[in-house]
Amino acid sequence: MRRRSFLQLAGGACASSLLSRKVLAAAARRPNIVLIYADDVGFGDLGCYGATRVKTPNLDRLAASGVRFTDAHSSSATCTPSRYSLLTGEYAFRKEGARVLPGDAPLLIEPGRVTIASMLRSQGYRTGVVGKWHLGLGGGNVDWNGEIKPGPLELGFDYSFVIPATGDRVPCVYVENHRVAGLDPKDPIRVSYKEKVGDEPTGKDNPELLRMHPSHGHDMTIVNGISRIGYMSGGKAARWVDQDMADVITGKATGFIRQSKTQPFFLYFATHDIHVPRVPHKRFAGNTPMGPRGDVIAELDWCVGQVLAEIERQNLAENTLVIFSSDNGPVVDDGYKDQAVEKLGDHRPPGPYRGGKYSIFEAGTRIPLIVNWPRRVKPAVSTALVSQVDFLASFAGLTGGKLPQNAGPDSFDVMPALLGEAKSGRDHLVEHAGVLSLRKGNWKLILPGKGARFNPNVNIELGNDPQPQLYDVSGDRAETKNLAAQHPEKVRELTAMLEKIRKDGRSRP
Ligand code: NG6
Ligand code: CA
Repeated sequence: MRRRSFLQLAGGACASSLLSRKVLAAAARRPNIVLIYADDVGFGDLGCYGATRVKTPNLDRLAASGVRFTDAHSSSATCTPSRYSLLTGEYAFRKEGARVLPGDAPLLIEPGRVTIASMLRSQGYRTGVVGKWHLGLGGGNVDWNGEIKPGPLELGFDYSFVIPATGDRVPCVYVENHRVAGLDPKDPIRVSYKEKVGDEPTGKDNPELLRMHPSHGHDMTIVNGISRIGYMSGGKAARWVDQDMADVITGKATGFIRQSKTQPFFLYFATHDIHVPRVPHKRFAGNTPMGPRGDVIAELDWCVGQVLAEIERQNLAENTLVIFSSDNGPVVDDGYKDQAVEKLGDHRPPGPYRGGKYSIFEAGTRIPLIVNWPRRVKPAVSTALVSQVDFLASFAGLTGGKLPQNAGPDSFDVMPALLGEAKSGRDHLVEHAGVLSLRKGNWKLILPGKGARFNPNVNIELGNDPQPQLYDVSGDRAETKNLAAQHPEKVRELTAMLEKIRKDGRSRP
């Protein structure tokens, strides 16, 4: 499979030794690619996007010397589907089971499917993933004490050091390549999302043991004084310490850069920040007036600064393409009482947009995107419509890879827009939360949806309505005037277009 896609990707039929020499020579001129993927960071959460109550000097510097996007999107309003699309170039709504996964879910991406990692590896890159995975591991019934596969290594990564799901889900351990890091075999791990395993206290039964209390959900096994989603026992020596997590994964990310510097590399660094539980290291705790949610934004900025500093130390800055983005829009109370609501003040996580994480309104998927590459990119602010689902085809275009016909079915090569060399990106985009919407130019159609309009736990409008909604997102960026009744022909046109995209199983030309 690898050989076949290698030949296809290189687009030729000549002898493989000649080909690999050609590929390696070309790869030598190609940029390193560092994709920093933050969690739950909203359009308005960073200094370079207007935030004032938290300082993000490293991200601001990256934006000031790069391209900062104002109409960039994650493919979905939650994590797993966005990450699925990011790596595969396929809209997550096409993928059965692409919803927020429990920590014991099997691998969602079928090994053999072209991913950014396998494509770049075929092009001579060394590939690594560090941080939040949340795409499942193993083939079902994963044994955390044995070889954990398939996982990132079976999808084209040469190295992996991952948080299996989320910080608030068990198992609370890191998995390095095929094994739980630091596991003592005499203290085996058991995990269940159905019933209690072992005899460790839970948030539900022993709230007096908690240092951070849940506001909704999150009342199962207590790890490090914080109750989680799911039950686990064992693996004590391997358990992460939340306040050290940013240091640990940033150290792995910078280590990967150091070890990879002799060949082009691709690093997918998926931070835990600013997801719940928000537990900053004491260097950051109390540094902003916004409580832990503000402090972990500052911590995230520090992580970015460390990665940039390592690239500079290795003299790689000139030819390294650094991309920063977020997997979905923002949420303030996402299940723990951490004063995020009380201390928000006039900070606006979604910026001027409506909704947030989980929502089909713009703030669900309209997220920060910064692209920087000193050799090629000039400072700019771009209004181009681009999506993370486009990274696969765009990276392929940049590095000379040709995607097989069935790969990245929704991924468009928008590299000229990403580099600030073209003013426009895609002409349409499907957004995905509980329901689907279609952006085309300034129009946005939200299909009728049966789900709840509002989620009181997280205090977010989800955007569902039994009637179609049509907005002009340029004049009415907060999506307040539903124009569906005035423009029934537009509703029909966009509904038909969305239906066709769905039926065709692909949208890439
Ligand atoms: C929700 C969790 C939330 C968060 C989210 C996934 C509850 C009540 N809420 O189900 O805290 O973990 O899933 O976030 O359990 S994501 O960024 O990974 O999509
Ligand atoms: Ca997320």
